[in-house]
Amino acid sequence: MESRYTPAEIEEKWQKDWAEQGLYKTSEDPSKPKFYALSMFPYPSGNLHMGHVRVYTIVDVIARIRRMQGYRVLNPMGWDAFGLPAENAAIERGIHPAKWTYQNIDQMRQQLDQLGISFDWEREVTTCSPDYYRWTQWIFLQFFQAGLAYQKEATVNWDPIDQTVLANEQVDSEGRSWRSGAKVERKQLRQWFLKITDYADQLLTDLDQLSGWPEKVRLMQANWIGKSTGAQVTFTTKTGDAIVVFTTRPDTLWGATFMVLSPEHPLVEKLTTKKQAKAIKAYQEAAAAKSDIDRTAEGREKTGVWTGSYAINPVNEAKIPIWIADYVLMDYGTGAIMAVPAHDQRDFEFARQFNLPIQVVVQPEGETLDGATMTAAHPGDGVMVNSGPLNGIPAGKEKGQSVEAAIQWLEKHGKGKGTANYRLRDWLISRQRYWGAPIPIVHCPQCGAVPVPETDLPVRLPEDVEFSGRGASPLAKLDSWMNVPCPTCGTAARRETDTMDTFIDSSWYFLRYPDAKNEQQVFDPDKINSWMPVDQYVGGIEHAILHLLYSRFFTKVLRDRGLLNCDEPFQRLLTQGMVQGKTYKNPRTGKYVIPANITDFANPIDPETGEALEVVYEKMSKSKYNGVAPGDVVNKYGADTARMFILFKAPPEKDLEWDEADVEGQFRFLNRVWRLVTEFVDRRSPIADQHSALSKDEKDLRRAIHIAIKEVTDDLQGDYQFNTAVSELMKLSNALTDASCKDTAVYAEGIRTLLILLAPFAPHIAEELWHELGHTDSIHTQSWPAVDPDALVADEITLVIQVMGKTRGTIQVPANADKAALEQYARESEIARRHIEGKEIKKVIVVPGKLVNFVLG
Ligand code: ANZ
Ligand code: ZN
Repeated sequence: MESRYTPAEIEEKWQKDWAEQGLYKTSEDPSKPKFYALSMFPYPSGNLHMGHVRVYTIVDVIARIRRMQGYRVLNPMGWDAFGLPAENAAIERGIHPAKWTYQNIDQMRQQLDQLGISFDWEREVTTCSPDYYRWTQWIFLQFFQAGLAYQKEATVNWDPIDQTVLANEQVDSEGRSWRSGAKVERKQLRQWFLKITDYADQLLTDLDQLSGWPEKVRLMQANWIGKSTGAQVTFTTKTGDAIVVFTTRPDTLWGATFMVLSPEHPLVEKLTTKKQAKAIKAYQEAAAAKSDIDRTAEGREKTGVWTGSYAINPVNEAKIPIWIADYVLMDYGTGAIMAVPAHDQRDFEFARQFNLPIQVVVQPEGETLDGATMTAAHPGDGVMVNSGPLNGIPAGKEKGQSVEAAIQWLEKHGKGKGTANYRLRDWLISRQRYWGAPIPIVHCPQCGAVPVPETDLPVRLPEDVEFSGRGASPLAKLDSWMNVPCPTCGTAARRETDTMDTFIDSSWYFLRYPDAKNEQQVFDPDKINSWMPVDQYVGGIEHAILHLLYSRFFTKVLRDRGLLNCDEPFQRLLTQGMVQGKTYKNPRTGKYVIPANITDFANPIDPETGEALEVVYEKMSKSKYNGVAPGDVVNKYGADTARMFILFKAPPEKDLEWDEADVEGQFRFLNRVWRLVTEFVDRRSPIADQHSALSKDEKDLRRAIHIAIKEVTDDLQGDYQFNTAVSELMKLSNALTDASCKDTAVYAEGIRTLLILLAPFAPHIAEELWHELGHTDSIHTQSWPAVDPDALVADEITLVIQVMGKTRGTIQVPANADKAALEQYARESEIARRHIEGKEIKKVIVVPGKLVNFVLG
């Protein structure tokens, strides 16, 4: 056979063949162990990028190996298809969001198929399709019935570009929208929330179950949930009102010299004296315009206004003034604090600003702090002073017993209680946009918020809407859609016009794949329990909080509704690194240069300024001219090479630098495999199928074969070291090339093994060559090879001979030689004799299995 490796001739052919055979249809054979492999589904932008290619390739290799290892594997794919880009396309180009979205999906599905990914397309889900969002709405109603979906008036994050509200998680640390990048504004609106805070404690403690997740992601979630332990303490006012505060330092109660309420606190109006009313009102208005991030920024000058009222400190009856200040947030703790300026820095700054008293209650060792002279708060350890019953107790959040003692005292005297507080807020899910799942609620003047009956689901999106992108949501302008009779009493009522945050769609899509076509139920309990949890999830680190936390929350709620059995949705999580492209950057101007404008790539020069350019790898992006289109790579080298390169170039969790030379390297490797196999086929003569009395050459080759099996299998077991697995394949291919026993059964075993081990990585070429070997079934249905432990045992090992620590050569010795025998072999070797003859040997160091070193006198 005189053929060249031409990917274009084989890849499409096999993709068609696999689809026709239904090769990747999910097996439901209950006798097999299950393996649920999942990649985060994409937003259908229309174009696959290298980041996608990387994730899907990683998951595909895992799925293919597990199938060969005898698992029934679920490896599905779908589309996170609701969201703003479709609506913006509608506004800009007058194309309906549905049309735009489905076109993009078709395009991306085709691009995915070109990569030879073994998805079971029969389970495809598309979140914008009514037969999917029907169940999104059904799940919302489950939350509603459980009291976990509710409406409230709230100050919300408003994105002025996208014209919608955002959840807290969707605003970054600089107060910008995760999607549009716009500086978020504050608005007072009545919105729908999901009560994720009810699950705060479980979401935190169950992180312990997730040993298969990156530590970093678990930590990010724990920080986001943000549990603080401390106490709630009740202060009273002259008016007889109770002000409850949350404090992590109840031990410092005796040092509380004033109180601060959030400007939005409900008691502010009542506590404000006539004299202070104007100043308080003005301050409240100013605070309302500021974001939480601005309000709590460190080091910012403290502002505030006294209400004119006092409270009584419950531990010592001291009369302390009540202020309002914007650094106290309404939606954390109770929205009110006791201020302990001696030990809290914000309170300290506030006290200095307004000349309020500072009382030290924790005295650090070897120092005597004085409230009048201290220059900063002392938040650290020490001994309790000026604190009545707590005096003398070691203090401090970490080491002291003071907090515990204070809580005991409060509980005993009925003035407070130990409690935990969370940073996590309820999830704001209303969006004032069209392209999302309508919230299935009807507002009735008689009955209030009434759920749409299950039999009326889905509440379909109307098609004839106008997209302007301004003002109210398009749904709120469509009277014919909005006006309906109340499902309960028949009174004229209005549909809810908000749609759901698209993160809701992705919080349960993995629960639909096990039973994707079910029209009667969200999913069959047997099917869901036979597949969940996901065994391996792969996706971007950008979802470390949002999507992963929401999905965990949904899973727990649905479990509590009796719909499924597992506590956690994703057993193992791999967050893949970025794919970076080569950029040519002017270090002075920071500008990127288009590669086509560079003449000498060895010494790249900025054509505009004549300055030398820097070569750096950065995340692929149009603006940096460093993107590589997956389609171009596939056309030039084939999908198998693209896959091999991606897997070989970097461990999956690390960033990957796209490098054409290394892509070529993988292409050459596949060419070598091609030649190796085609030459073997051409030469093939009948081979005796037995391993007894193997020659040394055959034994060595057989050992190389089984080392490869062992190493590749191990590399793919836990941490998915694809890069080293590919190296092992290369080693085996080299061993086959170098072998002189090419007409033996062992060589045939080597060729067969190389192809089977290669199949998950480069599925097309492996299939083609497998058929060249004369097989008529698919290589992808073969069993993963087992290691023959006998084959691994080496007859001989290579022993290094050193003299005075310097390597002089190597010799072959029996593998089972003991220390004394090794020394003997070394002494008698030509190499050693040349260097030691006639000299005094002071010492011989023997490292079994490795080396013998002669130390001369
Ligand atoms: C008195 C005190 C003394 C405090 C001291 C700290 C140190 P974390 O750890 O983040 O939970 N606080 C409580 N509610 C607040 C709100 N709504 N806005 C702003 N600050 C608030 O912080 C809890 C501490 O932050 C609480 O403990 C309270 O100040 C303040 F030496 O109470 B502390
Ligand atoms: Zn009604």
